Amino acid sequence: SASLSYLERSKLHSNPTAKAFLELMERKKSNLSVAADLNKKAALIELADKVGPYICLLKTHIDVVEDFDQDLVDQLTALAKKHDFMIFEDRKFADIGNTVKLQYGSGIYKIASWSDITNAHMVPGEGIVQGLREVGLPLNRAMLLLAEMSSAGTLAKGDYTVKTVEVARKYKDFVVGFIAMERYADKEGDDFIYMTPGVGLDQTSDGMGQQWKHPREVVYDRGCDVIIVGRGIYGNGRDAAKEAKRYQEAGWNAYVERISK
Ligand code: UP6
Repeated sequence: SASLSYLERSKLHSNPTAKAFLELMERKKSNLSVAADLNKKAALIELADKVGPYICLLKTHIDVVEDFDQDLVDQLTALAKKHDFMIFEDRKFADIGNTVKLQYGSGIYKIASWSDITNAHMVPGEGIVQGLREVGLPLNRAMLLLAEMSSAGTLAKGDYTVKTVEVARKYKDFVVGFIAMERYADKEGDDFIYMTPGVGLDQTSDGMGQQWKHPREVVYDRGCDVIIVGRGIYGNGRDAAKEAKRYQEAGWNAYVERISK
């Protein structure tokens, strides 16, 4: 499916969130997700509004926001409507099924009530997917599994990655893709969405394990679908709207080049 357009893939997809997401990417000509890792509500809203026109997906870490309240969620979902993007709470669930069910649906954040997509580690085994699916499926949500990570020394590799993909195939109605560093070989009927963090145009590492790759390497060479960019867009006092446009173009050009190969 690396050679098919997002639009063609959206027509074939059975999960409603994945379908809408692929359609949105094509409509907006964006495969850029901004990792909005800011710890003040006002700053997060301002960033989402600035980069909104250029992104397909806003990735949040809602638990880093010091002044979180329901109004933040209302404003983010309003911005998602205004600018036509989806929301991905990068919660990286990692507990047993029963616990993640509670963490996903309740608590202060009630993630399932507003986040189109979330994700989880496979460390606990497939019960984690069963738990999240029980909450998310009736709400038409979708999730990604972390099959690999961008950071130096990650243990998510080899057999762990292979087993993660097997679980994803088993729960295809809810698991629509991966956090991954490359696209894996498709089996009959696969159409996973590959989202890749660790993307930057100007720097290659942050001195704390993060490793940044060029969007073209991620989308063209490695066949991934969505580039996730945080500090490359707003770090070091950068002009977020300007940088978002730059990354949108880099990501989209690499995709166009890929499907016309
Ligand atoms: N992220 C990674 N690597 C992973 C998984 N997730 O960096 O393997 C997330 C981080 C952060 C974002 O939690 O929110 O992607 C990357 O931000 P950056 O571009 O500022 O490094």
